[in-house]
Amino acid sequence: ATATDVVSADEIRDRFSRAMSAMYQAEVPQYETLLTLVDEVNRETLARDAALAERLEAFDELNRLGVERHGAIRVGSAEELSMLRRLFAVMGMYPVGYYDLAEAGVPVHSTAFRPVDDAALARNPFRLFTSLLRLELIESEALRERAAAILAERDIFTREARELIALAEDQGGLTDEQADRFVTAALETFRWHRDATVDLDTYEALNAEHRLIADVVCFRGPHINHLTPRTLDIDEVQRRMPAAGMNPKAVIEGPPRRDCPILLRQTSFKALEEPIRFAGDRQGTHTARFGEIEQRGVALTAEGRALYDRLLAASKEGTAGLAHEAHQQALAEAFADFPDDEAELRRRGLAFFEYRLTDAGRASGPVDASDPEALIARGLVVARPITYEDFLPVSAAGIFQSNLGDGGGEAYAGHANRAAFEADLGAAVTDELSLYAERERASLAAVREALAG
Ligand code: OOG
Ligand code: NI
Repeated sequence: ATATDVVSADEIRDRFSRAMSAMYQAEVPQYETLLTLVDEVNRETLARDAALAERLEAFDELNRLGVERHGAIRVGSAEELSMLRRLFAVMGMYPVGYYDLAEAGVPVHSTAFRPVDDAALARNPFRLFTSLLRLELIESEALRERAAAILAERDIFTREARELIALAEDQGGLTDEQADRFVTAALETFRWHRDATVDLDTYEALNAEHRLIADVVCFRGPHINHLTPRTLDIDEVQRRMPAAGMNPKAVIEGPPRRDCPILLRQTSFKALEEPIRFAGDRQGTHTARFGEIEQRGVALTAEGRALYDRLLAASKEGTAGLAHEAHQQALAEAFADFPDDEAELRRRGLAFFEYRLTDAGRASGPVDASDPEALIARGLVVARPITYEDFLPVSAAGIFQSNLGDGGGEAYAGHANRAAFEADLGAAVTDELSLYAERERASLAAVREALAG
């Protein structure tokens, strides 16, 4: 194949995310119901809020809204993780961010595979939150060895997937026909299996150690455990979930509802208990798969994030155990010191923005372009909040926990170990803040250059 007949990585990711969604809808009918509900609320929100609709359109976010989702998987070994890195690279998805969840009582560390450049994000921002089990955190040596031995036996990739990944690397991409075969072959890795690879006793021993360990170790592959559409009004979707037959988790994770949404708010419906056939032909059940929704806001700078983390930590005592409405109320009070005005977020350097010329800006002659706020005031430039494309470890732990049963949550003694994660991944993870900072810097430089004449 030559460079002209390969399809773009963006195109492959788009096909893959649609195929994944179709597979999950077929596997988990409640997910289809959730998509319908989110779509309905998004339409109503856009109809009610013309300014929001206009803004999303102007900022290239309206088109991606309908296809936008993230998923999550969990793997057991360095070999699996590094092969996944190569698989996702075929689709233009790269590891961004390092998340340590051991501190929150979940024995994994994680990254998100996602597109990084503007055009790729605008086309389809599909991301996968990918966790690696930290076997070293299992206390019992016998169980640790048993788990490692079981994992060593499995190959989560089909032969065709492996071949096509290698081919894509050699060729610098895949042709249209190869891309379709790749999507089908890659999808196999994430499929649900009703048959466990172990007997019920082994499952129960691993499950007793931690439910997540059983989930990773006892099956043929890392089944996709949820897919998450993006909503424009998470409070409304949460409110309507019970009537649509879904059992939402008690509270929405992340920041409170605000005029200027920041970071990420998430909620989920509880995992389903599903029948499993164990080796030796014994029946049992396993609980792993759930549905989730998210609402995304502006990415925060290091200063903004530090303020968020501080306020969230301070709110913990006052919000513990509260039901949704009271929880939101208490959270809003705890976040009173977080500016809820775009201009102030910008002036105080708390959030990232992308600067663009207006029509007046394009028509303008040379001006003093040193102060972006002055340019905005004169109508020459607009600032667009840059959407947060990543995840939040405290929220992720809350999502994990609500789907692993409400017990647990005790911190593991092991420390975050980014270096070990990167060694297992076979690559460094990109620092998410540097991506947003670079987008802001480049946009401001372009605006200044155009206006300086
Ligand atoms: C991942 C949980 C984290 C999110 O959106 O923060 C997550 C998992 O349960 O595997 O998906
Ligand atoms: Ni999620």
